[in-house]
Amino acid sequence: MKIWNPRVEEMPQDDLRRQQFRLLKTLIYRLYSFSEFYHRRMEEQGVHPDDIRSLDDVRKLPFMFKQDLRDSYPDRIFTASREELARYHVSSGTTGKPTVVGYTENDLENWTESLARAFTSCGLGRGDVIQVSYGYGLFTGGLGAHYGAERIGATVLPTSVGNTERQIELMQDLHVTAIACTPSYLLHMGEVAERMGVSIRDDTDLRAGILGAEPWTGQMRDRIEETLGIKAYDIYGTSELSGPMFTECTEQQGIHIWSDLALVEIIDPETGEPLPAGERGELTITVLQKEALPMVRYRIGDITVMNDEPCACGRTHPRIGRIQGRVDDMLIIRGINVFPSQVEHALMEIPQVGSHYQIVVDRKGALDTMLVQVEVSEAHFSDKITDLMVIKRLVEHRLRSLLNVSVDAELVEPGSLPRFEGKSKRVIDRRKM
Ligand code: DLL
Repeated sequence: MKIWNPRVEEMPQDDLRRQQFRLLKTLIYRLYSFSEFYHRRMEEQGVHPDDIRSLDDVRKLPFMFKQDLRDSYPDRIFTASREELARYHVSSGTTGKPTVVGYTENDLENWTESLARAFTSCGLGRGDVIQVSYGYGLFTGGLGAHYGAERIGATVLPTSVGNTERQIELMQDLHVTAIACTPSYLLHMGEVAERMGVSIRDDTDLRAGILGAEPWTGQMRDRIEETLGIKAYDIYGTSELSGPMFTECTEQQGIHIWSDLALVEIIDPETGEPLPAGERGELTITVLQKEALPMVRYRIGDITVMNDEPCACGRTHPRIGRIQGRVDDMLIIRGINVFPSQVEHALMEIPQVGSHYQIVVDRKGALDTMLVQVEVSEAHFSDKITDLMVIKRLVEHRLRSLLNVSVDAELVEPGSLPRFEGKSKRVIDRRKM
């Protein structure tokens, strides 16, 4: 299997770590000397660049949070002048004030390089036709994937989101082999295709999906791969790191994080202490080469595990596991911690239910309630009412035994829950409204 940049991607781990250390040291000196924000932060923490004597000394540095970007809106912590900026992206601001990310030409180059490596690691290259159905514009998904796909010599079909029927026609007519979009949008496309009488599995050349930007489980992957007849690869990134940057390789055993671009730590979200490989915690990243908006020990809020074992693909760069949730999307139901991904995990193992669901949390008096609405699969929709009752009880039983909290299940008609073109919104917490 081809490797985009073998010199870097197969570099021995010791050499990689030495390179990371050099980059970290240079970055910290630069920030201490030239950035008011970072200088102040380091002073407050009582750390000087000379204190960074090994890679582990990264732990001496202060953390950064999304709030730091909000507080310095729009560009007060940028470390490049306006003349040096080549592009802006802006987050949607659904969870608060929007954040602005700036890029120099070098930043765009590193971002593209990182996706060129990633797409190649998913087995894509010249001869592939890649349909980019992430939103183009202020969101990083569309343009990020676009330039990465062009770089590897693939042919790009820049459909962006929406106009789903036309997307399916083009997928067929232009012999699209891979699609980059959210997993929920691809599921939706599969359904729309069915209604048009098109089977993505049999009537198109699609063989790979590069899916991410929202949480999804391994069970959802299995469903997508089975129903659409493709390989579904997980792609990860956040706008503060540039955008989508990292994917699984064809081994599908975790997401490779390019060490020359990002230094990963997994920390205990409560104490901030680093956790060893294999332990679940909060992903924290230092972006090593970003010029316009360097992020040091950025606490992304996503929960995952680190794996630094060598990968069968030959790449030496460490991997993180699938994102299991966010520190802030944990629901507390009657004192019990519940992650939406656990609900998806349980549902997707029940063949009688479809792939779309919604979690509604409310409070009746002093008691939290949790309702899981899930579509019945097409094949079971016409079942007798007594059979549907059995499915409902099965769903409730599975959820209760996995979550340790009782849950009401509501089976709804296929196609009746909302569909999303970009990121899906599957949790409605009425307690917060
Ligand atoms: O979603 C960048 C992106 C675009 C990633 C296209 C992948 C593909 P933001 O809008 O800043 O950036 O949102 C970042 O989305 O912190 C995660 O919580 C979530 N997220 C992104 N990818 C995944 C994934 C883009 N593969 C936030 N699995 C992150 C789970 C994901 N969650």
